[in-house]
Amino acid sequence: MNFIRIGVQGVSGLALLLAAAVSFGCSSQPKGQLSSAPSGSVANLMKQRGLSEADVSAALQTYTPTGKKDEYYTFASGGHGGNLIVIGVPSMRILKYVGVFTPEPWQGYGYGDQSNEVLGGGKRFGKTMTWGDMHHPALSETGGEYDGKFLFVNDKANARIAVIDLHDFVTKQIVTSQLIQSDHGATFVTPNTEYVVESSQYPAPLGGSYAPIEEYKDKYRGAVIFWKFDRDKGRIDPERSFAMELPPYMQDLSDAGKLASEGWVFINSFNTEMSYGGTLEGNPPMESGASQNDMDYLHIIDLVNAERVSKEDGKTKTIAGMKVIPLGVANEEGLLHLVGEPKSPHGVDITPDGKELVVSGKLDTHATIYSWEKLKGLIDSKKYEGKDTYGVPILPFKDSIRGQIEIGLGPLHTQFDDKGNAYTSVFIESTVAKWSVKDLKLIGKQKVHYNVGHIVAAEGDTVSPDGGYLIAMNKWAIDRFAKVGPLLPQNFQLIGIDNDEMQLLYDMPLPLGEPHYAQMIKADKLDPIDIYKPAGMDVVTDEHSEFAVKAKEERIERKPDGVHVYMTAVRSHFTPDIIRVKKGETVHLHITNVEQAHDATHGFTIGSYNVHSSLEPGKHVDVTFVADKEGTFPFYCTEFCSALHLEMAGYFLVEPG
Ligand code: CUK
Ligand code: CUA
Repeated sequence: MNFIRIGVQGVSGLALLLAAAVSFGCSSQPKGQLSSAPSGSVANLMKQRGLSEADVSAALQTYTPTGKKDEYYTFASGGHGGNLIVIGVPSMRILKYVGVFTPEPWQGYGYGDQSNEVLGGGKRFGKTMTWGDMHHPALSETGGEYDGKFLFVNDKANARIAVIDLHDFVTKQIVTSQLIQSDHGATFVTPNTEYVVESSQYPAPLGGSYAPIEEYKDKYRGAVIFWKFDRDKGRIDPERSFAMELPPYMQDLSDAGKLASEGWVFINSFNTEMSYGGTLEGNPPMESGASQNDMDYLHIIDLVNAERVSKEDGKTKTIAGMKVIPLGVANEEGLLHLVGEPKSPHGVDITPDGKELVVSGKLDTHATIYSWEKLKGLIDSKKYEGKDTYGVPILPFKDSIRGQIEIGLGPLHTQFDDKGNAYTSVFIESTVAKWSVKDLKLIGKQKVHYNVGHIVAAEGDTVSPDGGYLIAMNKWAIDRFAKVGPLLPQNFQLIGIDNDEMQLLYDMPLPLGEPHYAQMIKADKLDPIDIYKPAGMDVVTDEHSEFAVKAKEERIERKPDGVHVYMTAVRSHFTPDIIRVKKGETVHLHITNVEQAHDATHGFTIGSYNVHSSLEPGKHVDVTFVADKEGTFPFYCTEFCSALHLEMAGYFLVEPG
């Protein structure tokens, strides 16, 4: 199945080869001098670098020679960096950072009209957010399989959702709703990407108004938003999106049902105690207040019927521009059910066949396996053990599970392979536990370094996981890398999971924010473009720009709204190369890279004006700004594009007004 990895036999074969090399006299080589025999070289290198056989086996499974490409792409959230990180597997080479929630200068993202409009889509209370707390990327799916077309991701801090088009790896859209004030159960897609799920984490009055915290139980609420994805347009359609009000528990991770459970959505929660802190006011802190009950609630949502109800007259309210199904209506229509889940649950992960749900409790040592058939039976027969404060029916826990498996201290997230095994990250213990889904038996554990959060296996949350590779996304690195001061990178550890015993293959520091989740997709499912064709493409609308500039049609025009500069970039000059304006004039730059050669990217900057663009071949950008400082400002190309790159420059002259 995989030509790069070598199995157990491969390793012992290698050992024999190396042993033979050593006995052929390599050891008699003077220290530091390599034999000309290749086998001898390896043995000597091992000796010099103090590498074990396991190390060499790991190296051979990850080393990717120049020009060879990776088998998988991993799309990792960039955490506080607010950008998406694209990593090749098994090499663990970083291939790209994609600007998403944060301005990203290399791509000119957030420094021009097009990308500013994208970031502007995520304005909260009129303010553009310039950072994000990215958690969960979700690749678009067809029939429960990643299809390699789009990627969605959330910003927990500002309740934003972004759409990235994988045909060019560019963020096309950011949406947000002031209905909720944070999110965490996002983003998760339905098996055919009809909806992108976003659920709130910290309850607040819906719509974002003020209410005294003492009125928490009455006025504070959670909500889940179902953002409708329009695949033809490649954009979320807010008009066709809707939400459902939820009790003020802290909703956590979610997952969309698939196959057997398609059409249903599952959301964990903690703090069903509805504790809200106030330590200086004599209340318990949230961390203990929220951990009193033995059980929290898993939310089970009937999305198919919720969608129907959302379209019926009088069944919804509009809050902050979002159509919302109130809790009362959800109860009347039987759209929402709860079932107990052990203490402070975190991850909920549906098995590849869609028949079971794995829930792990942070303060529990077990993973709990719910049977969808049993849950559905209880829902259909209305077998409740009671209702919560808000009238939401609660299904009996004991009748809804198939069993539990003892995993270890602090189980969090679960992924699957192609052989019926599950892998669960164990945070406190710093291990990845492998277990059999069929007989709920622990198979083995792999130590990781340290405090693993999410794990991601190759296509490990789809209807047909690949096996092969798993990455442990460790929160702490401690002693793994050369010291870099008190703020340490995260440690991604690549683990081989093809054999019975897991094998640690590679440590990769990830020094830009705290990635939470990632998804790993077979590389051949993606087919990104090399250049924008024809030249003059607006990469946010994906249409030819009305301001596109052709060679020989460069010009400067004065219009009532300011000075329009129609400019082309080509190795190795900008045309025009002198721009004269008067102080106070508004400047509209329209720049097209007219090149159609692979990788012929130019950059454009005007010093002291905070203007920067990336001009990939065929790309068009517009930049609007006021020439509010008089002076002489060189502009130049910021990508080393040719031997005469330094000469690709000009002057922006601002005469006193
Ligand atoms: S969370 Cu970070 S380790 Cu946001 Cu998915 Cu679990
Ligand atoms: Cu164009 Cu450097």
